[in-house]
Amino acid sequence: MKAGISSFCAALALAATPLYGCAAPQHDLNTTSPVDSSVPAAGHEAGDTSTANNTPMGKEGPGAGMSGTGAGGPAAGGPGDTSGAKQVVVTLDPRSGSKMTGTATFTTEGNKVDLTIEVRGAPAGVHAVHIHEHGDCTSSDAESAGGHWNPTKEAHGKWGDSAYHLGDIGNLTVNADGTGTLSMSTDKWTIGTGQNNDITGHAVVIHTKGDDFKSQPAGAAGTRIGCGVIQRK
Ligand SMILES: [Cu+2]
Repeated sequence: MKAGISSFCAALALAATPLYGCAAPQHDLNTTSPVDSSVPAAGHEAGDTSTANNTPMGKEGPGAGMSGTGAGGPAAGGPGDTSGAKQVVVTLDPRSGSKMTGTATFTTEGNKVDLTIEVRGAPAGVHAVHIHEHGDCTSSDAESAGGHWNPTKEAHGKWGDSAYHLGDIGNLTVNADGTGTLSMSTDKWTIGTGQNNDITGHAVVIHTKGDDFKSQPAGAAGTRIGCGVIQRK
């Protein structure tokens, strides 16, 4: 850009144009680039409407365009950043010969995690729901998910009682049409933090029976009819 202006002025000098037309812009060349962008205008005002001088001036066009690119840079980095909220949608798949399907959606809300479970095609009645230790639903009976997720090493129980596992979600009631929902919110879980209470890497399990909240270590809830791994996409 500067070389272009120099050759532009040199061309003016060679063309025996009055030198003051170039003197001022040449001083400007040693200063900042915003002043630089005014140079072509100054050159233009010098009255050179003739011939080859238009060519170097044309080269200034891309220079002006670059300042536009600079303004675009920060804008590109600004949007697209989320508020920090995290969500994991777990797909629940049928196990042990059941026909149930569904989702378990975990979402951070402030310092809490909200959970909503929705199932379809499940047997009517009460079904225990737990977070189990292993994020592995590969076996046909979901036994691959292991026992209850219990990072605090407590006895099994009812959520909110004196002792319970962090995976002791509770019971889900399924209607006659096979649908059911369960919602809860807690500050005892985190998502993707890598901390002791991080729910990711474990599995949501639905059982054929309800949880009695007493029997150890898992509430006598029977076989596992649904399973989904809690993993961030
Ligand atoms: Cu369970």
